[in-house]
Amino acid sequence: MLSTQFEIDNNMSNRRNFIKNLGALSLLLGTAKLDLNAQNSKKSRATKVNKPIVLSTWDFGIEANKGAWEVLNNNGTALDAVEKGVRIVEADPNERSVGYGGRPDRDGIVTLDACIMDDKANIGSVASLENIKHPISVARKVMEDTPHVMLVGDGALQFALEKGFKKENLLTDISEKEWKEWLKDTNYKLPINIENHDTIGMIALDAHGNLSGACTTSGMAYKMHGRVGDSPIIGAGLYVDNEIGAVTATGHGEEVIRIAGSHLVVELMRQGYSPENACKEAVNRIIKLTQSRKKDLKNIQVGFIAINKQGEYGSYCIHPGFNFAVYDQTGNRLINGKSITK
Ligand code: SD4
Repeated sequence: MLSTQFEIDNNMSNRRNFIKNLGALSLLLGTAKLDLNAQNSKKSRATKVNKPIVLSTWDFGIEANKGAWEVLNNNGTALDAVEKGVRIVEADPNERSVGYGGRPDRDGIVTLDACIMDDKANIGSVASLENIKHPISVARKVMEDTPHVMLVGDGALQFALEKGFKKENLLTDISEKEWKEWLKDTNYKLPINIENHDTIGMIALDAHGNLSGACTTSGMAYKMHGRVGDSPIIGAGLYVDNEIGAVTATGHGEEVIRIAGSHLVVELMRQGYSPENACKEAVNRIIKLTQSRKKDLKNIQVGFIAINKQGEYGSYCIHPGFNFAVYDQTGNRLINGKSITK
């Protein structure tokens, strides 16, 4: 029987749909297989969890890890460990990018950003906080003693003073001197420089198998007054999901915020990526966006460190030069982060 044009069209479109559906099905099966592989590899790794373990950014992470390890090795919580660890760097005037002794903004004012997150998704954060040496502990108080998750500027200071923190001058002589020289040379222009800031981000898995993280910084040196980076922003500078893993970031905060970096890395680990590959994928996304926005990649550095529920860890950054410290049963050591550019 001769088919009508409608039947022919209909048959063809059915065939096209069938092929399309077949494609969708095989894609679906492929994804399911991928997920299954991820699940299987998760299962096979689950037996030997590497805990406790603590990771932190940059070489000052070695000292910070020692403080955290005292807590972890005594059966303490990851939350207490990360707070104790980063406080060591906050208090050190020789670390010029965190807490006391940190480089000021372009008006000569030291403003601090910090956040903390525990295994139950409790979060606390302060931004643009002045004159308080330990912003991480203020962030923890925000988390524990307020119905809010973030306080900024004067409000954060007022809260800190109410909680008994002491007001101190955080601008050391050397930071003041350098800032004055910078003013002379640059005439108040914002710096474009990848080497003028380092944040301490710390993530830990405790002996109970729980994760927490902390992140604290004086931010980009000579930034605009009031500028806030990624470090106090949950999901950008830090994220913890106690079912999956914990991640923290360092480097150009603007770029980390743009991709909700730490949250992205956690979600990639949820999909089955290893910590290292999850960090690499996030870094590549920053690179792609930098290129599509026609910005110069050479002025941008970002590094992520990540740990999963099994105590496996990894890191990736854009340019060489980033390192991080790891402390577990095999000791405390500094590791160079792998980079996209060589
Ligand atoms: C910021 N991410 O304020 C911080 C600075 C930093 O390594 O981490 N530098 O953007």
